Amino acid sequence: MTSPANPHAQARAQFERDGFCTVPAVIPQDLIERTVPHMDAVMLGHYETGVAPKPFWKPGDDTNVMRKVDHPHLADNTIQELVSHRALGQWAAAITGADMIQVWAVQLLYKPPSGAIEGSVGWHQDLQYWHYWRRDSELFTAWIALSDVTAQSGPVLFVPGSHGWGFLNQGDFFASNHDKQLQDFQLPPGAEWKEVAGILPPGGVSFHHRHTFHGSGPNVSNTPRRSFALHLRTEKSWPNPGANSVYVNHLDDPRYCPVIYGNR
Ligand SMILES: O=C(O)CCC(=O)C(=O)O
Repeated sequence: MTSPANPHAQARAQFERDGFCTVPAVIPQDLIERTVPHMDAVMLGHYETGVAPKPFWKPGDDTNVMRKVDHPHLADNTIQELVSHRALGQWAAAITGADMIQVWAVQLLYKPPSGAIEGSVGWHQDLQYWHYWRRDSELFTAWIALSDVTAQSGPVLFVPGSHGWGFLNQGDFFASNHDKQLQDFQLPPGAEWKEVAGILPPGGVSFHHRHTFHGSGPNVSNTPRRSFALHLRTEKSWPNPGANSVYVNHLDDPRYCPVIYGNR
């Protein structure tokens, strides 16, 4: 039986029941504060290590949309320190019961305080973008807040229990009209669509399952919403035979894919 006094057990019970959980500010505040200017530098194209990330967003692009930059940890040592933080590994292992946790992808996510609908992220299940992994792989996401994530700042919205619907392959990260998406979705019989916001302080983290439907609305606050999404795997995960993707080709390279709990 879960003891409410045990925060790891509580988070695990929520993750298993709802397909997501939020945990308190586990990243030290000084690391969060140190990372913010490095996040800005990477968005401006200043790469401390000399290694360029794979920007989706770059200076000159639309400033109303959510800025998403892949592999920012290769470009910057402080971001590398953040995404390798052992507290993340400990929580991820506690939630899944895994012996090993490895980061295999990182995204910098900056949602401007434009209030524009283009800042939204459409409803989706992460697995629909992860075809290079075997379908039964234990994969999930940690989302680290670097700013105060409030109801106004366009928090991630999760649909509790949707991880139990299996893989529906109907979402679209890049869709901004949530209502239109919901009209088109075909949900399994009996499925109930509820939305719960992942409200987090700076340094707080949410974890979500690969099948959990999630998205987010515009940032109508007056400050940017800052975060990093880390895609994680446990020892129960396998690239598809012959898969050739930047996301699975560097699992032996600790700068690309740090092991943050146990041994690979
Ligand atoms: O940051 C957001 O609003 C959505 C992020 C997301 O889709 C993810 O972390 O999987």
